[in-house]
Amino acid sequence: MAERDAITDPWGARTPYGPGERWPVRVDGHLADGLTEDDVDRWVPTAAVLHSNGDGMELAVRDGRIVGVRGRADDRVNHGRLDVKDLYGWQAGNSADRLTTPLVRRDGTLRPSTWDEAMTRITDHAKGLLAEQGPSALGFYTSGQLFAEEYYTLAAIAHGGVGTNHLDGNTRLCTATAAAALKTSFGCDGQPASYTDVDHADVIALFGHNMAETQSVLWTRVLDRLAGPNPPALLCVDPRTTEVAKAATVHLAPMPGTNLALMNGLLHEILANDWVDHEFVDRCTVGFADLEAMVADYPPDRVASICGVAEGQLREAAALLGHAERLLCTVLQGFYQSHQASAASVQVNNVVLVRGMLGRPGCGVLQMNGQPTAENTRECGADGDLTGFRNWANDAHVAELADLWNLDVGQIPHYAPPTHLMQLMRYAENGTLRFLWVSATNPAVSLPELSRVRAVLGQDRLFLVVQDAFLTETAALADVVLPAAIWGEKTGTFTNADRTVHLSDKAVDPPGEARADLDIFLDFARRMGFRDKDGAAFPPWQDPESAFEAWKKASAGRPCDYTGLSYELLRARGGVQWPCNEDNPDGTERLYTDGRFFADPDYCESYGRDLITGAPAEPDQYRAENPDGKALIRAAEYLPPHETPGDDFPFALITGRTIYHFHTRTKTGRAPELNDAAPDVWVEMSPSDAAAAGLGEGDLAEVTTPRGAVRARVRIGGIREGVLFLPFHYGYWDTDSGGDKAGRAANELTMTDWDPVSKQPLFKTAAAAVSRVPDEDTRGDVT
Ligand SMILES: Nc1nc2c(c(=O)[nH]1)N[C@H]1C(S)=C(S)[C@@H](COP(=O)(O)OP(=O)(O)OC[C@H]3O[C@@H](n4cnc5c(=O)[nH]c(N)nc54)[C@H](O)[C@@H]3O)O[C@H]1N2
Ligand SMILES: Nc1nc2c(c(=O)[nH]1)N[C@H]1C(S)=C(S)[C@@H](COP(=O)(O)OP(=O)(O)OC[C@H]3O[C@@H](n4cnc5c(=O)[nH]c(N)nc54)[C@H](O)[C@@H]3O)O[C@H]1N2
Ligand SMILES: [Mo]
Repeated sequence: MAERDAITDPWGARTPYGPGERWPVRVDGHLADGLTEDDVDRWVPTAAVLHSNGDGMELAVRDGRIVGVRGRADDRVNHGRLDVKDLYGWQAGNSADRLTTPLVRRDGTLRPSTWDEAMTRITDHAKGLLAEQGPSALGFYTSGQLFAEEYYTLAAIAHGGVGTNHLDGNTRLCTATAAAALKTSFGCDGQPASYTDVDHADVIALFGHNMAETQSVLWTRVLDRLAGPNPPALLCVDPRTTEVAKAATVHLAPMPGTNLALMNGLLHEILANDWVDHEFVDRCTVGFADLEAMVADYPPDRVASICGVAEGQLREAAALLGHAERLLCTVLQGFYQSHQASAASVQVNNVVLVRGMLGRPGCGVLQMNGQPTAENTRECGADGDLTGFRNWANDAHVAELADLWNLDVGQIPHYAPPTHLMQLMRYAENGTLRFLWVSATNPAVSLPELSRVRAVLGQDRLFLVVQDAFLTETAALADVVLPAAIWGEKTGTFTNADRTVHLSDKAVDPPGEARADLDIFLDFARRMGFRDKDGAAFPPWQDPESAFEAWKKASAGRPCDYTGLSYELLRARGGVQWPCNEDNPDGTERLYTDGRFFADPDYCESYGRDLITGAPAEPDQYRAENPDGKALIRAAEYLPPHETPGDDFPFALITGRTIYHFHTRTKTGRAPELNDAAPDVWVEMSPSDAAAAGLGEGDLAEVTTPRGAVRARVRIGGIREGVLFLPFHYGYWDTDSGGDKAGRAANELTMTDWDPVSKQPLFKTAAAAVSRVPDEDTRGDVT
């Protein structure tokens, strides 16, 4: 195991390799100061939870505490490497300010309570509202950071026990568009490609994906290919000159919010030059003619002017895609958090489809996940969709689930599409939603337009339960706070972006009275007295392994089939890719190798939605268009963003991440190395924009939009002129002072608006102004 200063050297040393070769092993690790591997009592297997990469790792335990980590050399995902956040972030679990008892609000103040008092408050409220208003008064907002067992349990409780349609995950902010794009093109969620495709690809195209900072271990895999013989060419589409852009063969820096026009332009060139695999298109897809007709309107000169990119560069990018023999595409938030998110992401699938780049080594698309366990939120149905990628609009699928749960089919709500989070917030605002249970997410920092979010969550008439490990900005607004055990303190499974399932074993006890989320959900179900048709307690499972066994049954025969997995097998083998079943006992590296899809009308997860309006398609419509269950090529016209720069707000504001922090920093802000690497918010702007505003490096600037203001130090960097970038990590909880720092959360500035198909909010579109804060005005200083 090699230690390095991962703050200054986040990607570590190169281990070059050539196409088709095995990526060499490099084992990274870090132990608390002064300790060596000899001091470690035991190593407990798990995988990384501060991004979606799913890097296999082990926790070092000494005297009942976690004291370090190291990568697993034998894990298929990372071959031993670890991300900088994983090397240091585990320290947060040992932090002195963990929640150790439940808190209940008494006389306006959160005060410690017993579990019994806290749970009784919750169940009294829930029962009262059920009697008074029915199930739709209750909602659940969960995460992409729990375990599959926990999501499956929550989905069963919300849909089967309470009978509410109001269940969503923060995956809505994250990978709802990934799911929507996959459903649209392939009839079902599930990533076609595998990380091993990096080993074979000759062109890798990253669309709105800063892999260097957000999946840094996968990026080292790319860097190692780049350092080896016959390296792949890279295409980067990002308005900023990220590390990915610097390594790229072609970097397109489009104006934010113009992705769909850009994609239509690239497809225009691919079709005009006939870089099309007609045999594949004819055999495996429907809808090609619509695409042809649509992209005819997007010639390079028009697209160049919409997107603000050079025509020649656009052609070069198209030629890279067009000449690729093994093309791997990845998509992430630069596409997902925009106004035509699904429509644009679907065009990346279309590139792959028209080029016949599917099901072979080095080919395919990863509509990336962001959070470590987002895939599970979706497959278990904790994003509101039906468990097991079932189709809420297919009565047979609902009946199947009712059978599985031994419930009356009428008890599972399916009268309308599942309620998405932004709608849940609207119901809470209007007062029809009166009970909201938030687990493992911090909406008071991560949702758009925070002044509104605080007002909605802070209402007296809304009973708010928050289940977290820390007293977050959101927990501070709650009526009841439940202290949760976190990763390392509980057992469960989770699945990364390339469908690799890992088991995470409990390594240490949680602090104080903190409990595993699974135990809390099951305790709620028992206290509510949920029963199945035969009067047995529902859900019938009681611990992680029995929950996993139940989830396996729910997944049987579905695309995300887990039936071939067990805790024992996962302990022995490390990561395994689903589907894993009798037919695929070793798991499945890539989907659709036989040109067959999960898109059959009777099997598909979704009948699709109109890409412009989001209206769900009727079953008959889908059946008529796609009777044989082929892949679907769906075209869409470009529409301008809803808020564009103008006289008062001349900049396009985008937001995103730095390598050193994870989200709202509840963990990374409590790891000294990571906190010190990026202790406070900054605004990135181009040299010419900074000069024009009279701003120099490190000056204090105020960024404003119609919704609010943020103060941030200027970082002059490689970013498109006319664009500002803010990291969204900084809420008002401050690491160093432990106190309040208002006015620095990027989401003070973002707007309440979402993609019509995936309902994912637009974190990467807003019009903003920037000005210098006079030296004498130090209010809200953020040094
Ligand atoms: N270090 C770190 N890693 C993480 C996380 C983290 O918080 N920190 N979070 C994890 C999670 S949950 C997620 S979802 C992923 C997100 O991973 P990414 O999507 O890679 O991260 P972001 O920084 O949100 O956005 C990516 C890029 O989109 C660009 N962009 C902005 N607007 C546009 C646009 O209109 N068009 C295009 N083409 N690009 C645009 C931004 O400049 C940015 O570089 O990261 C995961 N990994
Ligand atoms: N402006 C802007 N906003 C964004 C984004 C952006 O790019 N720009 N990105 C969006 C995206 S992609 C995402 S994913 C979201 C993330 O937004 P959030 O989900 O709000 O961010 P986190 O800080 O990860 O919050 C997770 C919470 O769960 C807690 N937690 C961790 N493990 C456990 C556990 O095992 N059990 C329980 N009960 N709690 C646990 C943590 O302490 C933390 O408080 O932000 C979104 N918001
Ligand atoms: Mo995310």
